[in-house]
Amino acid sequence: MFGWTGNILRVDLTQKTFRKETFSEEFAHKWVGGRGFALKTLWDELEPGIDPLGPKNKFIVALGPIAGIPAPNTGKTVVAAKSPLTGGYGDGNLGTRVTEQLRKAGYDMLIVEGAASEPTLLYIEDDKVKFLPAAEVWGKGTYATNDWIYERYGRKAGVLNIGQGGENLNLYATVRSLEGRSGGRPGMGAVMGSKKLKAIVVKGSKPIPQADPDKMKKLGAADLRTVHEMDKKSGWSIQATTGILAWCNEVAALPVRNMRKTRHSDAWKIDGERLDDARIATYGCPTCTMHCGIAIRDHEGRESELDYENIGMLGSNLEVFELDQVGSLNYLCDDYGLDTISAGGVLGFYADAIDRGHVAGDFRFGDGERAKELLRLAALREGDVGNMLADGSMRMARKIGRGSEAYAMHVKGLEVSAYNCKLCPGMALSFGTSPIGAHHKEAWVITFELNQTVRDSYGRDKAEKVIELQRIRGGLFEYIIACRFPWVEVGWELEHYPIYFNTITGLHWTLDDFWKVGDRIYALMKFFWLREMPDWSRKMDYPPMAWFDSANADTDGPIAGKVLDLEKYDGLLDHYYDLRGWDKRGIPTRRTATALGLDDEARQAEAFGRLED
Ligand code: PTT
Ligand code: SF4
Repeated sequence: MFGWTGNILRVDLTQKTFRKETFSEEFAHKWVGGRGFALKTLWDELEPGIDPLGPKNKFIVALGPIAGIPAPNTGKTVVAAKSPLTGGYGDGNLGTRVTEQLRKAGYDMLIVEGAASEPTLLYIEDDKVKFLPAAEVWGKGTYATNDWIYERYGRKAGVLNIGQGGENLNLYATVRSLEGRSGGRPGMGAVMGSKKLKAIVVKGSKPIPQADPDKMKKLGAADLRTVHEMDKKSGWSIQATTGILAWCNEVAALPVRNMRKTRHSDAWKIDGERLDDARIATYGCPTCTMHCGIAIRDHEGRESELDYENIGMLGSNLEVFELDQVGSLNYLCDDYGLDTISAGGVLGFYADAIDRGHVAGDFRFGDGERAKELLRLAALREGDVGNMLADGSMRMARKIGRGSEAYAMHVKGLEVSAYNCKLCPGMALSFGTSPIGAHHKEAWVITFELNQTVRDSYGRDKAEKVIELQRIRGGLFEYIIACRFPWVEVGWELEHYPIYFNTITGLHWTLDDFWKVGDRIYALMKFFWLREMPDWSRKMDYPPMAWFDSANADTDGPIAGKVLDLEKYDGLLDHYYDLRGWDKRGIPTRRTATALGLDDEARQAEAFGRLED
């Protein structure tokens, strides 16, 4: 088998044991890698209903066949587990040297089981595995932990680590790597923390098995140069993702004031142009020639690397329009290892609840200084407020009550990313049907919707586009594993990916072969939900109710007075389910399962809920 190492490293933190396992060609071809490998493993190995923060959950690091090879933007890694935030399958995709190092150590997947009794650093070097004490850095932030690791193992080692957020089981704690990379929004850092796993360090020295390494080397080098040229020509990485803020403000899709408003006259103060002016450094992932991490000096003089989601959720959503303060909030999230999107959503919800008199508190929109303190409380779970904030907005709304669920901006428990969809039905569908909760990564349909369709329409074309993008973004890039930005942002055609895949595996796949893998993964993610939540209903695929609430409509701007229509959204959801071959509850039918090669999984799922023919 070429392209895959064919090996899995299984580590038990309770027993401090490890073993190397192999996987079959059939498994490789059916699930390909990354999200596919992680999901199938969690489906097969987790007992239904387990506590995501208990030792029975498994933390997975999964790579794909093109991960780590020298080709455009292949330095990404999937981290996955049952999510403590949503209760469903959870994952994230971050840039890290672990990608290349783990593949060179001879593995395509690492499965971490059990829980250590003391803070632990898991050290992997080729066939060696060590369980090392990490008490010295337990309680420290990710920057100090990274420095401590680099001093011992060098800067070339692959590193994944957590901050105080993960240690204290904040439910939206992420896994961190490199200077500003962060992934695993649905609490993957908390799963590491629950296992007392402070860090994973990987070094590898073996070649990645490839069918035609010479061809791949030449092809990869040439394509890296071409992508670099395309990026330079388009000027994308000058503002990178942060360029989106001005556009969202213009089209009235910016998160402002817990998404009560869709634009703000001060938005320009934190936009991509201001960020580029304030830039002090640029960072990126390995094997990337279009580095997109813009670092600025924060309010306290520290370096802070920002993306659009960070300025949208910690800036405009909280009405904090001083760039260096937004930088500080972002720095703290990175250091504590908290997801910036959820942190901004949670603080926005808290300020909103106080503003509406539903909870007592001293936090107001625009108060960057207090927001910093609240992030600390949330990361450390300090006091009642810290504990409440650490649980995410779905649980906060349940606790606060008084109708506050109506303005808690989450789907399935995961806070909505920085696109305010009061009048973007297609993007709302994308958030609603995202299988890990409200993440834009699955289908960023908003630019298509606003530029190429009637904005306020609910036609089948929008459901079709959401599925097309889910196949590519939530599918292909998450199991073959590469950063999607060359394709999304500079026009690097998808056709390049089967070429890389075939060159290193020796197979002859076309893009059509890939789409079926993505559909299989999406269907199994739905079975995973059914298994964890037998009372599943289509309402779980609804976006936040605030977007349907006319009392919550923006009062000025291009969409003044308009909100989404629930009945029409239901129609759009029907189109989506129909196109996917799912029933009216949003569960794949038996026939769909058979077509996707999921007969066994369908039989297992039926123990938790009836499947339609
Ligand atoms: C991703 C989510 C995003 S998506 C952003 S900004 W974005 C936020 N970044 C955070 C951060 O930074 N610090 C922090 N403490 N929390 C953060 N939470 C948020 O996390 C990221 C880039 C970006 S920047 C995006 S869109 C693309 N995402 C990709 C993806 O999901 N898959 C893929 N194959 N390629 C992608 N390329 C792009 O990668 P999650 P990263 Mg992240 C400071 O993982 O869980 O999906 O959350 O990975 O290495 O940081 O790169 O405008
Ligand atoms: Fe990483 Fe950005 Fe490069 Fe993608 S474009 S690989 S997120 S630096």
